Amino acid sequence: MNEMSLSTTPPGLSNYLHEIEAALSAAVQFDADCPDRLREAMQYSLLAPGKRLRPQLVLMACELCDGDTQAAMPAAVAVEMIHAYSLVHDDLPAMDDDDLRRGRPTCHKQFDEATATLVGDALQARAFEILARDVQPPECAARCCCELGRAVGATMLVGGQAADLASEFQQCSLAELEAIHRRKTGALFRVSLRLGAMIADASDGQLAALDDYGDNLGLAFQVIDDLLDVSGSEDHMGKRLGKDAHKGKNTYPAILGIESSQALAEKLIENASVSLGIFGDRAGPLRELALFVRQRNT
Ligand code: GRG
Repeated sequence: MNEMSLSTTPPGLSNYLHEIEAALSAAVQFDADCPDRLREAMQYSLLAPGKRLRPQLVLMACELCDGDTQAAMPAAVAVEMIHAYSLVHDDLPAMDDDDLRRGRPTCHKQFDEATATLVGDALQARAFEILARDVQPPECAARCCCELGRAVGATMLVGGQAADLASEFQQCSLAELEAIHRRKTGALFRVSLRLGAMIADASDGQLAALDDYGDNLGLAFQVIDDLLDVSGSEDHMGKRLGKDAHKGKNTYPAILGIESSQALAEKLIENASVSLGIFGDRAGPLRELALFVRQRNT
């Protein structure tokens, strides 16, 4: 596996990437009290080459609602930290049991299982610390913490993961599969947009349009992820493929077939773009990001 073969930068979407990388790097510097091995493993997992889709969604939503993207950077960092923690925990032997992530050995392979568990715990705690401390005014920070907590807790991201694990080797309906992915994958996309918009003091109409975009984008992302598991390249994806069938996972290609899954992904991406109608041409970057998700091979 060649880490350099991972194309992590969405073409044309790189405006914020350098700033995001710098902010992520700063977020995992600690004073002397953080044990070296834990800090090294947190940096290894958070700073590994990823597409940074969720922090870009925060910043794009903020800019679209006329906010200051610098003010939204703590939220951008927080959502990427939650994402990185979920990947580290998902890769553990008790969950998906993977040895490769972002073109590198998974955290528990590079370090050990106890360290990987602690990395996830510490990244999650740090995400809320940064959000609560650095978003202004404090009332907005509290609302952001509440929204993020709900989106990644027992009813959404973690709940979706639990439902996904429980559904292995069980027959799911399309509606049940969609409900799992709206929680497991979609909730973090949706809340990323919401945090950026809330920091920009968006109107209810703007928030509703971004919710709609996020719901369609999140589901499309998962349908495409399922398709890539059967037809993608391990070199490009930087992770093992073909695991869904082996693990008895319910997937869109398994339920709908490949062609209908591709058509569904197209439709969801189109819906995502249409959702942004109230923003007119100013929503170009979010529409471009949706097209990147449709065409992605990483
Ligand atoms: C363990 C609490 C807990 C939750 C796990 C998100 C998740 C729930 C599991 C990750 C496993 C997985 C493959 C989910 C499908 C969608 C997904 C999140 C893919 C990875 O996201 P990308 O492609 O990753 O944005 P990069 O590496 O580019 O950041």
